[in-house]
Amino acid sequence: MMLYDCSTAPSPRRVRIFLAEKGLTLPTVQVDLRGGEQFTPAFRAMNPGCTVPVLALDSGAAISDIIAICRYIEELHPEPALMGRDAEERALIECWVRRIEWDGIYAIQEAFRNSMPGLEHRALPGPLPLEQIPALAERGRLRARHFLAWLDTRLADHAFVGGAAFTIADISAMVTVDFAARAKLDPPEHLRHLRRWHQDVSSRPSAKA
Ligand SMILES: N[C@@H](CCC(=O)N[C@@H](CS)C(=O)NCC(=O)O)C(=O)O
Repeated sequence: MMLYDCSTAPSPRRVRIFLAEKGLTLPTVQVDLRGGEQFTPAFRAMNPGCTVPVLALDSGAAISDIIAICRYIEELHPEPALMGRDAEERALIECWVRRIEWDGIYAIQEAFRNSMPGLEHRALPGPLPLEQIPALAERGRLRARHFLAWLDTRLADHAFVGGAAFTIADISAMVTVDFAARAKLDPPEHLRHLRRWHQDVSSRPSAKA
């Protein structure tokens, strides 16, 4: 097994934290995204989507989606359970993760990639060179603020995003909040439940992964 990673990118960090929570380390290759290594023929042959993370299996298959990688790891190493312990928990945690991705990560990505110098022709990850659209950056900021306020409400009466236990929903949300800070979208002071939870999850050793 080989994990294709990039230590500065938020997406593979979700997998690294997941592995750290399981107490696992995998052989890892760093992909130089700034240098365009994701577009080389060798990388494209493995993942035509030109993104990391990718988990290359000994069978020759390559899993190129964060949640699919985590699901695979969870099946091989069920403890500690990070994706739910029964059908209801698994379904609900999947709901949270999808919501965090659609309303959080994609909103922040919209804000970040449509405004950052250096990403002028890279407004979305993937093989297509896409131009930045400033109005999408503005829309992304609006959506991201709405998402952070929603997350605060959710955390007002739950220790963790999914409920009483730390799960992949917390990993996804923590990486999202840290990514938001890079896009100058830090959660405002008054979102105190979000700030309490963020301090909590950031103090776990896995957060350094
Ligand atoms: N489909 C992937 C997307 C992951 C993704 O967007 N990765 C970014 C890094 S955070 C990437 O590889 N970007 C390459 C680029 O910007 O060219 C997943 O969710 O697992």
